[in-house]
Amino acid sequence: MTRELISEAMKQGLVHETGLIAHGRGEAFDYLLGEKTIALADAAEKVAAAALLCATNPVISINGNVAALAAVDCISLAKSVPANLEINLFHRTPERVKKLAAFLRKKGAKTIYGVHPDARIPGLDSDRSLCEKKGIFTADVVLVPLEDGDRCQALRRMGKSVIAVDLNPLSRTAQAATITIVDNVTRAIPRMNHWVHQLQGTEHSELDKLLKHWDNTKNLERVMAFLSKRLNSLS
Ligand code: PTJ
Repeated sequence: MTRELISEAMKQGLVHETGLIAHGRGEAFDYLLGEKTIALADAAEKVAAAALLCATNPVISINGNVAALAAVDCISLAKSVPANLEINLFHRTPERVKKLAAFLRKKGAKTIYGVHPDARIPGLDSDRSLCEKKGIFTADVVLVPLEDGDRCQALRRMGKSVIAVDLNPLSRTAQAATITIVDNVTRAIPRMNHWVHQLQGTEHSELDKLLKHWDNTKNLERVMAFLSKRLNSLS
């Protein structure tokens, strides 16, 4: 079903053709995880929810694959936090931006940044640096499900907290993010929404404690240990 969604979205011009390759890579890692949210991912999802709730200007970045697989969930998460949505594409063309904005509106999104970019993420070449001042450019926390490594690193250099959802714990994005969620975007966004509802009303000082105690490198090491243990147990 997920493959069908991606394939259909590519035919509609929402997903870039390389999005299919990225999806296949994600599937391979998902098999290794057992196609479920492992406890280590859930812990990251909880801390990510805390980061979104503590943020001044949280933004959820939407690309073709994310729109195809998790548009409704991202819109719902944006409403719960509340956070802004911004279309931010690696393979940016005005046509794709327009199509994605129309698609998101049809799914219930109200304000969508990124359609009329007026700023650039420093240190990136080409149109993938384009963003909006009120959105990603001034955001303090950015959720980037399925990001490319360069952009994740560029956002970190701007001093932002970056929450990445990436099934590959070895990717540059996974390694560079502030909070890395090694889970499928289809499971990660609803789970973050669950944690946002659970943590809403908690004192910010308590949420801050969660953020201060988060060790992303340690969590990634544990994910890698989980994967090798699982592979050993299957062989
Ligand atoms: O729509 P655009 O133009 O912005 O392009 C989007 C893609 C995803 C094509 C672009 O950002 C890209 O090429 O990304 P990468 O560098 O291939 O990274 C995508 C990462 O997401 C890889 O590490 C995949 O393992 C991972 N991934 C793929 N599908 C999923 C996933 N992670 C979580 N959930 C998935 N469903």
